[in-house]
Amino acid sequence: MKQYLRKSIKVNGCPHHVVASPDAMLVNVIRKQLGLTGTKLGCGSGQCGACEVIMNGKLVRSCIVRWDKVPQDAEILTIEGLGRPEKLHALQWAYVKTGAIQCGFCTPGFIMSSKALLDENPNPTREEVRDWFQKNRNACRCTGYVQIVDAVMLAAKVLRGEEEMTDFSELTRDGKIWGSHYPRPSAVYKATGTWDFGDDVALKLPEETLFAACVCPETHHAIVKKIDFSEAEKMPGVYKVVTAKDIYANKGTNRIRGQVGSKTATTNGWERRILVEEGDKIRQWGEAVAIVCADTEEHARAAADAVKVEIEELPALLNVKDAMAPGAVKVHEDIPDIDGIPNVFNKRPIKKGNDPKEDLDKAPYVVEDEFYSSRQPHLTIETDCGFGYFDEEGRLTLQTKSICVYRHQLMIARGLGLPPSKIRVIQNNMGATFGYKVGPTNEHLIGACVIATGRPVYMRLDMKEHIIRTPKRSPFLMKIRVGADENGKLVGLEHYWYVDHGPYSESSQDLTNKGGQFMLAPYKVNNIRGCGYTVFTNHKWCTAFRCYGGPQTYFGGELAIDMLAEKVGMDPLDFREKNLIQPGDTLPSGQRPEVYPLQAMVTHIRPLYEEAKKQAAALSTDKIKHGVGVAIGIYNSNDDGPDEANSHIELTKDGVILYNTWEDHGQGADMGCVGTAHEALRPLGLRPDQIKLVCNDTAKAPNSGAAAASRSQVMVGMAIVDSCRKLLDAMRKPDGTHRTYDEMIAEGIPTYYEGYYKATLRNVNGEVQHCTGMDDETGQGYPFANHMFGVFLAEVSVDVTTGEAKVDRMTLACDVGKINNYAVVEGQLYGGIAQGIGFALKENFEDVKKHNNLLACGFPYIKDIPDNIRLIHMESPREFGPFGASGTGEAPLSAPHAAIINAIHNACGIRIKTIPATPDRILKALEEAKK
Ligand code: MCN
Ligand code: FES
Ligand code: FES
Repeated sequence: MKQYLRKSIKVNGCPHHVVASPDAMLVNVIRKQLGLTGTKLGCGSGQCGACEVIMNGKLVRSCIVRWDKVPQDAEILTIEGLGRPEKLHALQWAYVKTGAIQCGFCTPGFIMSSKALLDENPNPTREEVRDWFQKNRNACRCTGYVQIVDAVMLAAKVLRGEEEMTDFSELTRDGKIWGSHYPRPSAVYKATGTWDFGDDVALKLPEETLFAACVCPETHHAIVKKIDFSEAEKMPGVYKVVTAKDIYANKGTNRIRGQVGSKTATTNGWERRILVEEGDKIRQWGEAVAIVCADTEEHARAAADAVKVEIEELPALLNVKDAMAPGAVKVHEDIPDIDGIPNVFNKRPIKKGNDPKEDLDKAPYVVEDEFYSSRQPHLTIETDCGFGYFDEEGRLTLQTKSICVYRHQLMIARGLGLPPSKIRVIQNNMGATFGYKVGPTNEHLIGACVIATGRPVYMRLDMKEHIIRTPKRSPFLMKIRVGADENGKLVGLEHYWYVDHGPYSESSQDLTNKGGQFMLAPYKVNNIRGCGYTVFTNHKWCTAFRCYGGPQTYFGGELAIDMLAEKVGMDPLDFREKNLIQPGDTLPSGQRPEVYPLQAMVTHIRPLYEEAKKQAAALSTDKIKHGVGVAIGIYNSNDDGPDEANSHIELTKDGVILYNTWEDHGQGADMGCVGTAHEALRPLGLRPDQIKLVCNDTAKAPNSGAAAASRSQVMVGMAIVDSCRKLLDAMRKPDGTHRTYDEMIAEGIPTYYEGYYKATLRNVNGEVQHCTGMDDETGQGYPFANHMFGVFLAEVSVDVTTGEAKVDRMTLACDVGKINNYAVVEGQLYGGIAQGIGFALKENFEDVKKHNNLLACGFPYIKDIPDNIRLIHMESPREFGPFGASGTGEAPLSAPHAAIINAIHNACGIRIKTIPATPDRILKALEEAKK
């Protein structure tokens, strides 16, 4: 007999008598029983702070407080008790005003934590704020923390009566919001806990909704001999155990496909099973063989544990070297190898100019080395979640964290046995993805369950499952040979890169291309030869991760450049400056970038660099060595090839409605849409709140493509501008003024307009054309219309006794074109730099048995990130970008890690060629350097 505990508590000032299981966690009592979904459930293990509330005046992580430990008559304050959208608390106001909110999933926890701090210490220093968040484990993956500290300092001033809470309209520039710090529309709701994420909406679904738990045998590679769910299906609450047989019964193929294969790949792209069936193979850890659908999460998980799966283990290939070794087992027996190398399924050569071999052979200075970039985990605080149901038109409707709703519709349709028109994909408000949702992670699984049960179905992964089962950044093994002449000018580049893509090919073609497109892209290198190989392994399937392919490539390239500078005997920044691409020079693909801002950026960085070097020399001691490093990154702002986007607009009595699928990870699609349309519609004098968004629903909005490749501000932005222009043309009267909505209706003029844009550039002859992609034999062509540029300066200290490296300051000069919203762009830059610091020093997902929680994966907390981050905006206007804008999302993660690793070398003379540069790796390198 299960027993329950009744307690009287006060929540947000109101008395409640709550009956709950003694072992229920307070977060679940608050969210599920009291319905206060402003408090979020992230890691569920005390590592992220998303669930923080104040109990009896003390900050607690409600996911680790059991109900039987909650004191009788406890007074609990949740985010809902602090303020409301129409009456914000000073902290909520300050978080909105400073741009401290991106996806907003961590925000309620941070705000409650800030409240507890200011209650205790009304006048903290920035460092005290940082210490507090570190101590209380407040984790944010989006913001890089700087604006959060700004928010607390500002709120503290308000609470001390030193500052007024002003209206956000004062942040406009005389009514203009383009180019301002105006807050994103969703921020107020995120700050008040009223912004429903997937797990919040799930609690409000119909009663008959089932919870789906996957059965994933713990193996990297094995044959499934038998799946026995006879006991599981008899367990309490179980409605159905779904297997591949149910998918076949619906005439599904049980396969889903990512990127349409290229003619150079030996796979057609259909490797991915929805559910692995008996007789087939599990090819990575976390692959599902069955899904239990039950009335509650507890019942579903208990029954999933009871499913017996008999497997025959196979050798696991966990890196490219093992996978390519002669005689290695095949991950897919039916997919031919390339060039006789086991498990290689695609190759992407690059041939620019002449073969550099001879020049490199006789060059006085040559660096030839190998570099390995790690399997970076995305580590979003919100775990993967989503639900499905049949809508009023009988469409299988999937509400998930999709960042490409149309693509997902197509990717899963055949596998599930439905035409795409019978699938509707809607993006839930989401707590960030950083790209992991470019492929379906749960859409196909939830879809299979909804079809098999006919009921609404919800699936949420806990943090361990989330980390283990979602895809990761592809590690690159890079072999680079680069040389310079006696004057320090680059003479040529040879490079080979091997891309570990796990067992699925999806998205791997564009990723592999990046190695060729961006290796030494900031520099003039006329002669290049090389090839990228994409390799199947049994490690995690890989996918987009912010700037995908870029950080890997710049890790190798920017280290090689530093090493070459050293050989030539030049300062690393001087050497870079000497070799920068200058107007007229081409990128590795042979195309010209649309602007050439690097020289000006280096000039800006120069005095800061010189100053930093002096400081490093002055600060270094025998124990703590200080160093300075630089790196340069360029990355694209549209999808590789002929990219296009749609966005529609409708004039209404109250303003306008935009229809598009600019998915919002948390980067600020809402602000992107509103800022762009507001500027394009300036003649109408609309207030921002008169621009409504109907976005990210395949049944309601046209296809704008994925929110990936930092493409949306440019691509969707241009489509928005096109739709606005068409609307304004229709509204314009002969005297130049504009018709009202009523006048348009009275005159029978349409009020709905379709905007469209196709990526456009100037070719090497200066002619306007669309992007073409690259030639399969040479890697030459016009893949990208717009680019982003970053010059990174890292100041690092290394404790040579412990091997601990710390980033003391980062500086980024960045050119993202004209800026739509400064608060958003700065947030993107801080957040990307923070992920670069994690990539350089801490983050990893090599060992699934170890790297399966935030701490073990090396999540960067606030004290890992310096408060001192300087951003320098260089805004070269783009000819083909809305009001001169390029993209921004991925620029800050292109090369910060390389600058940090170069700074470690500058500090203590060691080159870390495999990241992360953990203390043990640094100590080992120091030891070796002594030999
Ligand atoms: N922006 C601007 N001015 C510019 C360029 C961009 O104000 N000149 C703004 C845009 O309005 C938008 C944001 O910056 O709000 C990013 O725009 P853009 O670079 O076009 O990128 P996307 O909207 O296509 O977003 C995707 C990009 C990618 S590819 C990943 S991955 C990523 C990222 O953005 N994932 C993120 N940033 C993220 N930020 C958060 N918080 N969470 C993620 O998952
Ligand atoms: Fe409670 Fe992460 S600390 S959800
Ligand atoms: Fe902090 Fe997204 S805003 S995790």
